[in-house]
Amino acid sequence: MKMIRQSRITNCARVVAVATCAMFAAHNLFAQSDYQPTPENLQARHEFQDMKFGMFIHWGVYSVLGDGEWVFHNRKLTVDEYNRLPAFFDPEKFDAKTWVSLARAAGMKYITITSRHHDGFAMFDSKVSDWNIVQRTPYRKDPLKMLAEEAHRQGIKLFFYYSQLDWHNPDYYPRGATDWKNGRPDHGDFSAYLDNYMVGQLRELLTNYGPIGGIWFDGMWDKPDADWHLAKTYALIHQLQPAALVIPNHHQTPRPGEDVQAFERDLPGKNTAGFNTEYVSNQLPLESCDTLNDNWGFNIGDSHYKSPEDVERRLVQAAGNNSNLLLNIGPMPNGEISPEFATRLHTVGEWLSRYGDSIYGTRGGPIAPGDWGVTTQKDNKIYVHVLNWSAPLLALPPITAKVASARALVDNTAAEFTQNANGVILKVPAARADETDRVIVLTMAK
Ligand code: JFZ
Repeated sequence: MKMIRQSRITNCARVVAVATCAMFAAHNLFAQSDYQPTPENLQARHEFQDMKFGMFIHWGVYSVLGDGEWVFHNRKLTVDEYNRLPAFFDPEKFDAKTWVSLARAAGMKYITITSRHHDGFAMFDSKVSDWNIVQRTPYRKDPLKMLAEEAHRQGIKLFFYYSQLDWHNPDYYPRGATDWKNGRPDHGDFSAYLDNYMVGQLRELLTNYGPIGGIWFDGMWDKPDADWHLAKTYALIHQLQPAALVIPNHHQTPRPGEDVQAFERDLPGKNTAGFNTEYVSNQLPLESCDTLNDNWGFNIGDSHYKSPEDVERRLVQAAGNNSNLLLNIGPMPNGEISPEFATRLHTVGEWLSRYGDSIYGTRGGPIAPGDWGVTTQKDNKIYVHVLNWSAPLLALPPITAKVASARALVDNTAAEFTQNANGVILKVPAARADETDRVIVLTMAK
């Protein structure tokens, strides 16, 4: 079964690999080039793929303004002006248990939260600088600590988003593509920023919060040609916690030292949002992130929510493309998650309690995704996810294994099928009114 899947992915990867080889070689210079993932790390990658569905959380002092996490930049505020903001951040309703319980109820197996975003503001207790939640806000507590403890209690893995791009620190110099005149001096020590400030904070995140899932990097695209000291940074992470995964959102071919390939707002290999490379790794776990409304950080004017069915389809598509889905919510500045997010997540979780077998622990199936739907696979089962097909018969391409039985996942009723050299023809049951995804389980003969 594994081999069936790999051949499909390897074929398309091989074509692109030739083209990207040269690029890859150049990047080695800046990455952890002799990187050999440890057995713990390989195990963590495997478990990461099994989890399939995660909760992305964008939460910071920017949430106070209810205008997304880019408000500092979008409103062209000065550093002095933005410095006023932490005084208003007092999330007295924040309750780690509520957040982690919601993730669990949604069927999510991990949480990736902004430890700091592009405003550079540390949402954790950092000794590296006082630009952090404990020292600058009336709240004075470390929510990541509470979240880490609760996640650990409830068996949810916790990952930290960390922005390499910094709109606040003067040593983030020369500044990058997102630069605006915000009052910082026209000089600074980028190496000190990376080696002392960033690495210092990463060291804190990797030592003070117990075992963490990994670090989700973002912002390198602000200065694509800079030396980001990735070799040192990645090595430190793997040295402090060998099982921690390095997940970069740089949208380029993965470099050595990176453990997961990330895709933003698109499925692997697709580039409708213009962010992603077409190269899809056949070695690394894949993760695709998306928003539940149209924003990452809390935006009070954004009521454009995806429906639970949209999310379910998105998750199925991700799984069929051998990828995880990291679905974002932006909690409010008072620490609450708005009911618009929570109710949708509960519905998805309810759906997953019935359909989860066809998602969790699976890998992309042997049949290439099509307009009709996708396949996933686990052990001797292929899950045919019929997302968009109105005819009674569905013709699938040939698969090498012999199909012993076909049954609807939802009620275990038998589905008629024929298999020959031309493929498998399935009689798909009529979709029920409430059915987002008709799943037919094909059990292979041993
Ligand atoms: C980044 C952040 O800027 C954003 O605020 C959010 O955190 C998201 C998850 O990640 O968004 C990006 C990342 C990369 C590009 C554009 C936006 N890019 O490569 O053009």
